[in-house]
Parts: sequence; C-alpha cells; structure tokens
Amino acid sequence: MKRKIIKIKDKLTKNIKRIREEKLISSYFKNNRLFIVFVLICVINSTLLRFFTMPTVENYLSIKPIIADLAVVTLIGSFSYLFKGKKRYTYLLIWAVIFTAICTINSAYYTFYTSFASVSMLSLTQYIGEVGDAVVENVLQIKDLVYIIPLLFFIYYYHHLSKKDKYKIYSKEKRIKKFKNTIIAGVIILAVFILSLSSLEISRFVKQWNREYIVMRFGIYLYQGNDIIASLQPKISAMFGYDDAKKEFNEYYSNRSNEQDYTNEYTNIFEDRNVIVIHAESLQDIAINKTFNGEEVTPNLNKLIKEGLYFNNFYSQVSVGTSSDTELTFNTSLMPTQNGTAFVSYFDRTYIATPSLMKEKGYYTFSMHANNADFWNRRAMHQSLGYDKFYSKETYDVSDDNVIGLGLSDKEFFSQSIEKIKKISEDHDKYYGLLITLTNHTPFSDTDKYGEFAVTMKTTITNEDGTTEEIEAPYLEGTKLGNYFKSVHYADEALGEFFQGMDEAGLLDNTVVILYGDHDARLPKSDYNLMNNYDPATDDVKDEDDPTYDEYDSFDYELDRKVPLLIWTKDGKVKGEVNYAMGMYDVMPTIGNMLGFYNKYALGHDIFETKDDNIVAFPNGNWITDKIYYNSQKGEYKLLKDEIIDENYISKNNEYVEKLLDVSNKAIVFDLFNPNSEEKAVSKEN
Ligand code: GP9
Ligand code: MN
Repeated sequence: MKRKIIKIKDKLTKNIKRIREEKLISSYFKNNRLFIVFVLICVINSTLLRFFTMPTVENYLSIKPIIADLAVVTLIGSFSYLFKGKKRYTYLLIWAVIFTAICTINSAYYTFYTSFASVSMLSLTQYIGEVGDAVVENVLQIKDLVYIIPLLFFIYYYHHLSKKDKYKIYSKEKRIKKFKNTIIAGVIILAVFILSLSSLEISRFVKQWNREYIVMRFGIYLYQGNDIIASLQPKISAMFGYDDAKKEFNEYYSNRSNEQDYTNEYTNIFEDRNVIVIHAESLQDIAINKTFNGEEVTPNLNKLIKEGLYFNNFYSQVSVGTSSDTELTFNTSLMPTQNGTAFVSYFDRTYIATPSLMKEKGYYTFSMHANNADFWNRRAMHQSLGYDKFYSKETYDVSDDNVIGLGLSDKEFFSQSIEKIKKISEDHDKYYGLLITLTNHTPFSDTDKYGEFAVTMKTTITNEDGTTEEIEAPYLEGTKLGNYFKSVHYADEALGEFFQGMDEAGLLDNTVVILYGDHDARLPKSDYNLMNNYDPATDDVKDEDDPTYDEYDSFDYELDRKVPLLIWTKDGKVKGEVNYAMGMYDVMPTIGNMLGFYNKYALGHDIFETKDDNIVAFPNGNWITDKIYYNSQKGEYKLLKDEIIDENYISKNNEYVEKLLDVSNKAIVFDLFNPNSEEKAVSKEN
C-alpha cells in the first residue's frame, strides 16, 4: 500500500515537472482553441440565463451551477475529438446551437411563467390557453436574444482560425487520446460537483418540480437533461405489464356497481349548493382548541368547528408529493404513486375527479393559488382534474409589502380571491372552487409578520426556599413548533377575515365550505416532547424519572400528524364531531354522497357507511383504524382502544392495504381510467 502511494506520488511529481518544462498548459490552449471557446460560450450562456432570470446576490456568487455546466459541456464536447477536421466543428456547432436554444427558450418561458420549461409541457399546448396566445404573440424579447451573441462569436472565431488550425488532421490514436483525456477531465469535474451536493439538493433534483431551485444549483443544462429523463420515465414504466395491470384492476373493481347502492342521512343534502374547498397549508389538528395562557391559537376555526361537521380523527395520505399528493387523494380517492408524483409524472392520465364530476353536474369549476402555476405542475394537472380555470400567481397582485414566507400572504390572497369569486358568482349559476393557502408553510420563520402571539407559559413556581413566584417561562418561544403556532394563529386570522368577507358579499348563503389541513408541518419530534413535558422552573424537558414525565414515542408523533377536516354551512345544516379514523381518500365518497355524485373507482369510502370499520392506508404501507396504528416497516403497532387485536386482523389489513396501493399505482401508471388505455398500451409496445 505504502509503495503504491509512493509510486503515485512519483508519477504526479514527474507529470507536474513535465507540464512545467514542456509548457503543456499553453500548448493545450493553443491546440484546443475551438473546444475551449465552445466550453466558454456554453457556460457563459447558462450563467447569463441565471443572472437575467433570478438576479439575487446568492445567484451571482454561486459557483455550483458553473461547475455543473462545465462538467456537462466538457463531457459532451469531448466527443468532438472523435471527428476529423471540419466535422469536429460541425459537431460542436450543433451542440452550441442546442445549448443556446435551451437558454433562449427558457429565458422567454421565464418571462411568462417565472419558471423553467419542461419538455413534458410540449404535449400541453392545449392547456396553456390564454397565456399561450400571449407567448406566441410576444414570443421573443431583446433580452432573450442575448444568448445568440456568444454563439455568433463561436462561429466567427472558427472562421477566423488559421487554415492550419481549422482543418488540423490528427491521427486516429491522437484523436482517441484527446477524447479520453477530455472525458476523464469531465468526469472529474462532475465528481467534484456531485460530492458538493447536500441531500436536500439531491432529493429536489430527483423530484424535479422545484425548477428554479434546480436551475440555481445544477445549471440549466443538467436541469433540462434531468427534465427529459423525468418526462420519459413514466412512459417507459408504462410500457410493460399492461395486461397484468388491467386484469388486476378489473378483478379489484369487479364487484362494485356503477351506481351508488345506499342512501344515508347525508345523501344529496348539498345538491346544487356552491362549494368552496379550502386547502389549508400544513394545518395540523394539534392547533385546534390549543391555548397558550388562555389565548386560543385558532379562535376562528374553533368557532367554525362548533358550527359545522368536524372530523377530529382525520389523516392526510401524502408521499413525496406533499401538497400535490393531498390534492390527488382528495380529488380522486386514489393514493400517491410509488415513483415520482402523480402531478409531475402522470399529469397526462385520465382521472375521475371531483371537479370533473361537478362540471358534469353543471358547475363552473376553478382553483385559486397565489403561487407559480408550475409549482407541482398544477398548470397542467388542474386541467386533468377538471378545473375550468386556475387562478395562479399571474392573476394576483403581489408586491413586496404583501408577501409573507413563500409568497402572497393569506390575508391578501383571500381578500383578492373574494373579488374573483364575486365575479364568478355573477357569471355562473353554481360553482365549485378550490382555494390553496400558502403562508402557513415551513420554515415558519417570518414571525415578525404573523402578528403578536406569545407561546410562553405563565405559571406559578415554588422556589427552593418555599416562596412562590409568578413567572412567564419561554416555553415554546424560539422553537420551530412555537413559530408554527404563531404562523397558524396568523392563518386562522386570515380564515376569519375570509369568512367575514364572503359573508358580507353574500357568498356564504348557498355555499358549503369544506376545509382540510393538507398534511402535517414536519415539525421536530423533540419539540413535541418539549411541549408535552415542559418544566417551567428549569425551562427544559422534565427528567425522564419525573413521575409526571409522559414519554412521547414515535406512535404519538405519527398520531399527532393528523389534520382537521371541516364541512360547514352558514345555516348549520350539518353539525357535530365525527371521530372515526378517516383518510383524505374518504373525502370524495363522503362529500360525493352529499353533493350527489358517485365514483365507483374510489379507494376510500363514505365514512358514514364504514363508520368505525374504516382503514386509512398510508403510502409507505402503514395504516390506521379505530383500533390500532400499524407500522408496516417495523411490524409494530400501538393499540388505540382497550381491545385485544389478533394476528388475523393485522394480516388481513396488511393484505388489504398492499392490494389497494398496488391497484392505485397501476391505475395511474397504466392510465386505466382512460377508455382508450388498451390502444395506447398496444401502440407503445409496437
Ligand atoms: C406550493 C405549495 C406548497 O405551491 O402548495 O407545497 P408543499 O411544499 O406543501 O408540497
Ligand atoms: Mn402543502
């Protein structure tokens, strides 16, 4: 080993000496001018694109995307050495044109969508609608043509090379040697880049939906390459196994009728009413009825919950697609896909979704969210789900002073949305609309903008000398969970204003409001432990030996991830608390019964039919019933009732959940709700 290291060391010193003596660097530059100019212009273009689209100091100083671009361009350019004379130039020119086109197209695309282009969007031209027309009319602006200048320089440079340099013919061996050396250099640069990545960066790259983030870290060329792979991946996996999938799917649904075969006290009670769905970002059930020093975190929600039908044992069923997965399960009663996310990878499938079914019933359907339309590919997927119109960031008035956290503040979002709903109510007999909030999104750090809400603990403590003292202990101040409660307090205030504004506009009289928390806020378990086991005297977690210490285990954590669901009408038509275990996929059949539609392919159930016999499946195979929470990874469970559970109960439910997840995934991947799915599959196989 030691000898080997000495050998490598010797070799390195020799090579460095050689480089110095033979002036290898300057001769490299002299002999590879065209290649070097090619690399430079491509890297410059990608850098310019970032500067023009996302001009922040962080971007100006970021070296990572430059290294990534350098790696991609070097690797691609290395193949030019396999070509002779003029062909070498033609090869580099073709790539220079491709790279320039990528920058130009993305620059134009960014102007309209504040995001980067995806090849999957090419098949979506029919969805782009009004904005699409604007793009065609104003397609290129001067700033988008800047990228052509370096390309022209490359062409100019080539034509001004001396004849000797232009048509230099290398022997086959020399060409292969040059190719090998260049590709090795490219691989080394790529390795340096990969080693510099954090796990968050890698996971975002894999998911591919946060496009600005990816371009900022990976450069435009890697982004676009990854985008092509991500767009092809669902097509490749959908090519094999269609017949088996279809058979399994048919068997699964064979005993279900096309018609709803029951009625209950809720059947059709809301037929023809307007519907407003509120997708409350990261709203967890722990905030409901929670107080700090007597102050409610969610006074408005607490009031609404008393007036309406509140489901207090309700779980979201998200996977990596978080918000978008909840939109999927809520609207289709299907589960998130096992690879990628339905919104990004399978947006072009046929879905039987609540908005489409409401449209069939004569409703005008819309969605509102003041974030970029490309977030989670909503621009495309909201069309697939059947929304007539998506009011995204472009339709809102967003300025520096009305932004909190990720974007437009909820208060401002709601107030501008009411104006839009007023107009909709004038133009349409009945409507079904979704409003997606944004402020209560991690990292909950804009605390100075949430308004005053203390998460302290005012209490009396007994000192060592026996005297008592009134104190205000910091409790959750400064913790992520504490900041979360402050943020929820703001979100609740915004909701209060929304209900008030809607009422003043007369928009609540014939309307059903359905509100859900989209998923948990991914808060640290240690913060929950601090909340539950806080000792104000020491301002710390109680000692585990303390008799009042109540251990907070991973099951408690999972159970605390539940979110609220509320169905509310001004006239109090539905009231009460439902405590059956219920999942996001049960909403479609439950509200379908109330609104008068039925989806035979729903994987969830009307909760008023299954009642305490319901199973909520999670995408990782875990599940919960009224009796137990089962962790399928560890094969462990927590009893939720004083009832003995037998092995048979667990194995039966495990089987049920596995089958359900499998059928759901296949239905989406193989597009099994599409009446033409068979023809599509056959044409793909041939
Ligand atoms: C993005 C918002 C948040 O527009 O809905 O998505 P999430 O990070 O919660 O999945
Ligand atoms: Mn969300």
